[in-house]
Amino acid sequence: METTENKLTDDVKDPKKNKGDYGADNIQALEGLEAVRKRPGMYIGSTDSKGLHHLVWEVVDNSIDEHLAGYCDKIDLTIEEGNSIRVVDNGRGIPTDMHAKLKKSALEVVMTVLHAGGKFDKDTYKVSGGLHGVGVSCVNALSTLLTAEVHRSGKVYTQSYRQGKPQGDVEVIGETDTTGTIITFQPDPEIFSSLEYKYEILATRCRELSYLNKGLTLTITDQRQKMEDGSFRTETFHSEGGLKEFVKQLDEARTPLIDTPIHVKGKEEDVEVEVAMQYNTSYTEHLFSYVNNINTSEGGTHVAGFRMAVNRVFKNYGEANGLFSKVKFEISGEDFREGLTAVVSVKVPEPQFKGQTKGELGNSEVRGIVSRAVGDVVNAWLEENPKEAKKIVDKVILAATARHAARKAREMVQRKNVLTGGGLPGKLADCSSKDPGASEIFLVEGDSAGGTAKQGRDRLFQAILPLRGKILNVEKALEHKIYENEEIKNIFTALGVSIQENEDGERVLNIEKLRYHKVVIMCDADVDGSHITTLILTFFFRYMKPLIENGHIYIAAPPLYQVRRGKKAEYAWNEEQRQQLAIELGGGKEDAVTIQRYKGLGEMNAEQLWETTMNPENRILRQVTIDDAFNADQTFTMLMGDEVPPRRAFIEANAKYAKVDV
Ligand code: 0RA
Repeated sequence: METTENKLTDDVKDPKKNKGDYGADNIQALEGLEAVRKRPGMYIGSTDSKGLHHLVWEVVDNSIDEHLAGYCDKIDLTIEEGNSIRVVDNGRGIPTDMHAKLKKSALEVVMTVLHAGGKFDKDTYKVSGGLHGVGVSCVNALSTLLTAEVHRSGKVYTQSYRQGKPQGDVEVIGETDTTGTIITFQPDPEIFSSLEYKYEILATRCRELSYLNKGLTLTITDQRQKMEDGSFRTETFHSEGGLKEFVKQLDEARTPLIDTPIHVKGKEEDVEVEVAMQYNTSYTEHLFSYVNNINTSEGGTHVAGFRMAVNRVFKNYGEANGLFSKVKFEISGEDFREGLTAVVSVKVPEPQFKGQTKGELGNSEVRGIVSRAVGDVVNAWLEENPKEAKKIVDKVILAATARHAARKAREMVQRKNVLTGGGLPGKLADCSSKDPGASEIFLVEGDSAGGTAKQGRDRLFQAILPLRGKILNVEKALEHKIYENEEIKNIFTALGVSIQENEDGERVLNIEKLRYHKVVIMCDADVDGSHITTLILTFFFRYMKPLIENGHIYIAAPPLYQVRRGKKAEYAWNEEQRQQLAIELGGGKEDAVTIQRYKGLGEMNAEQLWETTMNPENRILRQVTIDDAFNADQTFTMLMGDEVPPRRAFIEANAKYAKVDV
């Protein structure tokens, strides 16, 4: 049987057909590299910065597959000067022999036929697929230039492509005594709206991959950044401890309840399960889940199986040992998860993803497999570690007690609200529009900036809620204290959202009556301001996560400088812009008379604040993603937590930024 893909390559190779002189319908029917260029979003999600970074993972995934198959222990990633990327691995190398049916080198097939990557390799199942896994040929299609170099069977082979089209046959250019693949590619500016690779994004994922694939060494080098000693910025990630080390690192700033994380490893029916978990003294759960190395932000059957096991095993243990005898109320699933940090990683041959962002595992057989694997190990652990087991159960009881207190506090606040006619907070300056879709609320740091914002706003659709100083420290506070806090009560009532418990004791945010679809955090552009932003974000992350997930949370960006010449005033958001403006306005770049540095929102008058920060025509709003909020939460935990060394390290590392505002 001739597959569509076989035909495709021929089309791609046929120069006449590549001139684009046939109809759009025709092109769409062919699932070739032209289709990838035509609808890049369908293959890599988007053509913004996210899609740009996705290209790297498409290539690295192939190298990881080599690692999983047992042939590769080193991957080197380089960001080159012009934002091109090089990925070097020491795997088997892409096969280069003639493909019998297609009559061309297998290398060319892998690079130019969609989804061809795994086809040669039926024995080892490809597990790193999942959300990625559209194949290295997509990267090829979306690059102005891609070069593949293969070290295999004693020879060095190479082939280059432009926008996916081979620039010649596969050539032998030398001899070698190693094996591996080197892919270098330059993303196509015709496709991507952003071409700049972010070191942090790539490094963070490399770190994560090193924990998920223990024994693998990943190196990242940024040739755009030179260090003081003249070398390029570089980092190496390697973990011998794998998930156990991952959990320890996640909990670095928290106080652990048990000495070493509990580690589960099992395999049933081709599904591999690995879990590491530990309890700490905090009140929140930190659970990370992966399927075939891909983060499943919406959880799924593997997470459900894990939770099922934790509930069952701890509940049985507590009951069997009479530890719950004094507890007067029901202990719920949530109570077993407070202060739990865990990483759940499964490898599934044919994963099915569902959910809004395809971040949820659907395979139902995985639930039982994970639940059994975790149940067995945790059961044995509890029997062997009675002292630590008691510590955890005591903590569970404490969590249940706190949850009851919190429920009472919440009900009190909500009932009072009903009694007083459900009135809005006195400090809120509401907008006149009653259409949530058209309305926005600014959460403003401090009463004085709040006053300016009230004068400067467009009252038709903009509401202002001033927040006094630093809102409650949600890391340290007990939950019921949070609901009793004035500022936090104000946020709940102003937004029109409330928290309810479901039958599992889980707190669920009701956002049906959300009164504004844009919630904008507006703080000073200095260290204190960003600290308060972190604090508010952490609050949203822990108590109002759906608002972030649904894209309702934004951060305002007030300018740092006003550059003035006579009556003309312009604003700058960074140093580079400031210098540029100073020159444009004819003042010369170091002309201090003309430049005003804004330290706080309060230094702007109402008109300036409207003009630069609130007016939808000019302002810069940054939409908060769940990743931002997660990072805020981590940073925050570290800054507020009990552990001093990471906090000191952070403050030292950021000292240069802090100084700017001193
Ligand atoms: C097809 C088949 C085999 C390996 C690969 C592709 C492969 C692709 C990439 C991309 C980057 N690095 C890579 N390394 C390997 C299996 C090879 C065999 O059976 O020998």
